[in-house]
Amino acid sequence: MQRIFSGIQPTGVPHLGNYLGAIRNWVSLQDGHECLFCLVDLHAITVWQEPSLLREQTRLQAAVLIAAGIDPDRHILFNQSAVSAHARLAWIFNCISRIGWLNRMTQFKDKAGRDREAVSSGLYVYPNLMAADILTYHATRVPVGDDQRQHLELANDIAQKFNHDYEVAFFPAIEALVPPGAARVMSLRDGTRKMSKSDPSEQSRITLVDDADAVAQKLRRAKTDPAPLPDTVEGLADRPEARNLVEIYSALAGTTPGQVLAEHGGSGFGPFKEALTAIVVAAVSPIANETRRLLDDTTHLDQVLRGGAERANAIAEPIVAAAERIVGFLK
Ligand code: AQP
Repeated sequence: MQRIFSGIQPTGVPHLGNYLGAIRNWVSLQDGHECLFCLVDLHAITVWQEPSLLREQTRLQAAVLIAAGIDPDRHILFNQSAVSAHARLAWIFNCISRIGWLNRMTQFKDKAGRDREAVSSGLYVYPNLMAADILTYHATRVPVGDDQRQHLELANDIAQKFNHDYEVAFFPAIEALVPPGAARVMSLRDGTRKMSKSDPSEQSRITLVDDADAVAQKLRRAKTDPAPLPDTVEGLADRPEARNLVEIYSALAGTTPGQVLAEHGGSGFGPFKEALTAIVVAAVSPIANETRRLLDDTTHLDQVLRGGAERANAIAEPIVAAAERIVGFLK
């Protein structure tokens, strides 16, 4: 059975982008794969996190994943910092990866913004840690949103260079599993930026704990343009906000953007947003309700994560110890 590694940062409340780009796909991959679901708190602190909030968000993230259908008994759900192998392998990869490779990472450029000198060095080497997350388990498949493709290519480059430098066939090749349709959900305030937990505007995203009123209000206020919806997908060119709403609709309805426009083309955004609200609420409400219920018992959530970390560690430890021996560390 192939092993899958999936990670999500406990940096805020997960949103519809995380759901359509990642979580929903993770849920269906549980059949037929051995899965590790990791709350990547080491990645989270590459930008400042208030410590008590980080703990709270880690539990929240665990609750959302379970509420969305991740099964922590059949698979492994844990937080990254509880398995020290990630950090040990990441250090080795910091020494394998090249500065020139990291300089090409577009996510760093986006997140660092103009003041690159002032961001943490952790943010810069983030892709090396991501490679370590996956390869710590010799995972071969990684389900991610379209935004993470470049990081996975880098992880493969690191694995190959390690194998080449030390003349071993130790790390396997990794395959990105990018879900078709709405792989990249965009901000409700700006159709050219991805929906993101850390966007300062709450109105830019629908979270997986929003109630029906919040969903309706955010979609009503979602940025659009004055023209009605086009009849065909070609008409969405240069209309990023309209495209985003149509793609969210089609991803949740299990249809194509073309089919959505066959039904709603010519309509104004008012009625379309109402139809979209119904479809989003149907997907989000059950997750939001179950998340609230799970958060009532944080002792249980902490136990689930501790149990997951023990099982993750049992897989990771021999692999990373072997990598350390290959490098020449005296064990
Ligand atoms: N807008 C998105 N559309 C599709 N997929 C997305 N993902 C994130 N945003 C979108 C996918 O969700 C998974 C977990 O992401 P993450 O939390 O580890 O990091 P991120 O990509 O940096 O997500 P955010 O929301 O933008 O978080 P912040 O604001 O904290 O940086 C990944 O598989 C990602 O592809």
